[in-house]
This record gives sequence, C-alpha cells and structure tokens, in this order.
Amino acid sequence: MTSPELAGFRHLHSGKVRDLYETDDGALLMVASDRISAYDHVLPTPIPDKGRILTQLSLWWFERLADLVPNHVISTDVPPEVSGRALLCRRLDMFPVECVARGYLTGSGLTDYAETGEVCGVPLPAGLVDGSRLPEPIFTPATKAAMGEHDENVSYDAVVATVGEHAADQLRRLTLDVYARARDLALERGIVLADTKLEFGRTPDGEVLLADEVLTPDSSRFWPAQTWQPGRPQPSYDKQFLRDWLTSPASGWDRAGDQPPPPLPDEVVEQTRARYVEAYERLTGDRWV
Ligand code: Q0Z
Repeated sequence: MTSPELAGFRHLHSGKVRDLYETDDGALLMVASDRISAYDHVLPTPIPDKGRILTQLSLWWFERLADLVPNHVISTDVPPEVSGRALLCRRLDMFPVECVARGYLTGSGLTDYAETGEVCGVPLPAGLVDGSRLPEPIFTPATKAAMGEHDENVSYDAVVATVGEHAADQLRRLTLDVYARARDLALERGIVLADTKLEFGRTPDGEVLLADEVLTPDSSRFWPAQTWQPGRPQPSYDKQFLRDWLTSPASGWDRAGDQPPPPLPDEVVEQTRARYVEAYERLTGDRWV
C-alpha cells in the first residue's frame, strides 16, 4: 500500500481502517477512513460515512467521559479532505497494553474461560455460555500484536510487570470506570456494550490520558439489547449483514482459501451504513447530519 498523502502532515503508519500522521509541532492527526474489515480482511468496498460516524461517536464519548478521565483530543480543526473524520491529538507515551473491560463473555474471553475457567487470571463461576452477562465487569488486558496478528490476553500481574504497580492500578480502575459509565448509557438506549478496548498514554507531566478511539463499534462489541440471549453467538450491531452475506453462497467467497474478499453489493453497503447511523443516533440521541 502506498503511503496516504495529506498535505502538511507526515504519514506515520496505517492500521486496517485508520491512518496516523504527525504535525510539525509534534501533535498527531488520527484519520478514520470508510474502510471496513471482516474476518481479518479489509473489504474492497468502503462504507460511506463510516469514518465520520466513528470519529463523531468517539468525540461524543470523550466529552461524556471527561470527568472520569482526561483525553488526548486537541481539536477537530483538520484539513477539508478529512473533515469530520480526523482528530488532532496530543502525542503521548502510550502504555503497551490494550485495556479491555468485559461485562459479557464472548470471543477470546469465552475461549479462555472454556479452557481454564478464567479470563486473564480472573476466575469466573461455572456454567457461563457465549453471551453470558458476567457477575461484574472484569479487566482483561491484552498485549498489542503486530498487524495481522491477534492481541494476546495477559494477566493483571503481567501488566504490573510491564508498567509498574501504580500505573497498572490506574489503568484497571480507569478502564472499569469508563466501561461502567458507557455500559449504563448504552443499555438505556437499547445497546448492550459487551466489551470495549481502551488505550491510554502518559503526558510528559505524568498525567494519564485516554487516547485512540473510544467506544466505537470498531473498538467494542455492540449487541442489540432486544435480541440478547446467552447461549449462542450474538448478532453484531454493525457487521451482521456483512458477515451473513460474506458467508452466504451468494458472495462466492472461500474464506478458508486465500482469496481476497469480494466487492460488496449495494444493498449490503446500504444496510451496513444504516446500522452505523442507527448506533450513532441511538447513543447520542442526535440525528446523523
Ligand atoms: C495510536 C493507530 C491510527 C493506526 C499510536 N495520542 C497518541 N499518542 C501516541 N500514539 C498514539 C496516540 Cl492515539 C497512537 N495508535 C493507533 C491509530 C492508525 C494506528 F489512526 N498508534
């Protein structure tokens, strides 16, 4: 992939769906694209407005969490070609820990629980199934993997070994506080926030700030509350149409082979876009543009 040019900014790196730049004065520009991923692939068809919707949702959460934890956002004054889907941020010394809070059991948490009865060293009661609500939310940190690899769940003690006791305690408390606030708000609006992944960094003054993007469908699992039913995989709020089509014979995609995923039909694009709009409107209570 050629480096995405943006006049006045130096490209630093790109994730599957986002691009990161730096400015001459040492700030960062985080740009969310309309790209979408599924089954560990980036699809060849973008979802119109996805980048703006996720950026505006993240910004909305940052405002609603600012009394719990300060954040890295400097401003939304960005070049017109990335208007609405980019944030100028303070460049932080990032903690090398994915700070995950889980209120419900699924994904790698479910896998680890099935094998050990624990997730990240946290013992859980017997009898939990896919989608079960946990007795209380748990901190399940992971180490950041290189692109193409999956994050590895680690124990709280491993976080202590990496960042020290004081910072580990801060990260755990902040993560669980943010999760509890967001879970309550989302549930009032018909969305189960199953889990969320947060990233934190430190300023030169030693202040811990909430960074990256927060509480978007790309960094969290959102489930429709109406159909939540433990004991089976829950439909994804945003990507279920996409996954259903990709795994249907209609897509012609052999996921196990190493074919690239096919272009998406217009109706899958439109249904998927509508889910991002719906999540934004439900959570914020505002109409999307
Ligand atoms: C975020 C990422 C993206 C690819 C580094 N405030 C910060 N200070 C230092 N580093 C970061 C941040 Cl947010 C930072 N990422 C994740 C974002 C594209 C990867 F837009 N990496």
